Amino acid sequence: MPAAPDLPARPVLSPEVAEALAGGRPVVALESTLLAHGLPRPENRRAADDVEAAVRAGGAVPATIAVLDGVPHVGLTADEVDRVCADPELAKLGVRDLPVAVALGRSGATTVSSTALLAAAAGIDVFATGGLGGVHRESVDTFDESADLTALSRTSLVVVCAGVKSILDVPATLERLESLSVTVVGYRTTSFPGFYVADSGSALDWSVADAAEAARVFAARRELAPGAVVVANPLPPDQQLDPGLHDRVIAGALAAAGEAGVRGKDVTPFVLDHLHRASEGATLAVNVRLVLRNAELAGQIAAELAGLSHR
Ligand code: PSU
Ligand code: MN
Repeated sequence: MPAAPDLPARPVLSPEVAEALAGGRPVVALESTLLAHGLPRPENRRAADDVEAAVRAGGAVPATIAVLDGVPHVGLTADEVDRVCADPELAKLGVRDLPVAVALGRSGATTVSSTALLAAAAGIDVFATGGLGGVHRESVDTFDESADLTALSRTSLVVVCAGVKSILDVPATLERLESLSVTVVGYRTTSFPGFYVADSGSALDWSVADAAEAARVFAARRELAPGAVVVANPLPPDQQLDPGLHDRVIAGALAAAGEAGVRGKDVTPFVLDHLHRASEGATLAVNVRLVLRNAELAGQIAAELAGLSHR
């Protein structure tokens, strides 16, 4: 049988990321969908640099992930980040979309699900994002549940996030994370964070006191079963979105999405964009802030993990 054509489905590592991984030094994966589809242009470009800087401040090398011309890249050059942030037509790629982009030579931003897959394939143990996707409100009618959840059930890495996006059905999402056996720990809290707000109103069973504990939980999980450890890192209450404004603008954004008939993978970007405009930039500022905090904590956890495996 002839050999299958050699498609570059394996991720290509930037020199800095490749060197760090080869030397056992800490690396943190970053997704590109939140840049391309979650934040408006041109603010997304500055956020991309600031998030990478936050990972470095935490003690790790950043590896922003995207697919460019059919090649999955782990660690982007400044020009490549420009491409991700500038192109309004860039595709949004979940796990199921990756093979199409690779085979047809397309470009796209990676979501939590596909970033986690590519990061783990590259040997990266820690990933920072804003908020996970999850079960949408009214999912009983729409069946809209993010592929992030099933991806995390089978991908071994730490995901640092501020909970799940508060446009979702948070209790239902936590139930699905339980069914899927995804480990969830709060960072210094047993209240599940609410993305823009510190507390979603749902409780967690477990919390970790510091980055070292988070690293130890992941080390144990990796030995026991494949799958992710979600480290839920809340904003401090004095940095959260005003909860009254939060509830008002979310109700408006979900209603607008319903009226516009938005479906599928367009729902989350539509709602986030509506929120940024309806709150006159308040949700944007808070979204960037929580991503930066998650990136720094992820850097610290990656540094602790690298220390554990050197013992
Ligand atoms: N976190 C943010 N902004 C975002 C996202 C996460 O602060 O835009 C993205 C992630 O890429 C996540 C996606 O995987 O939203 C979820 O999209 P969906 O609901 O269509 O699965
Ligand atoms: Mn969806």
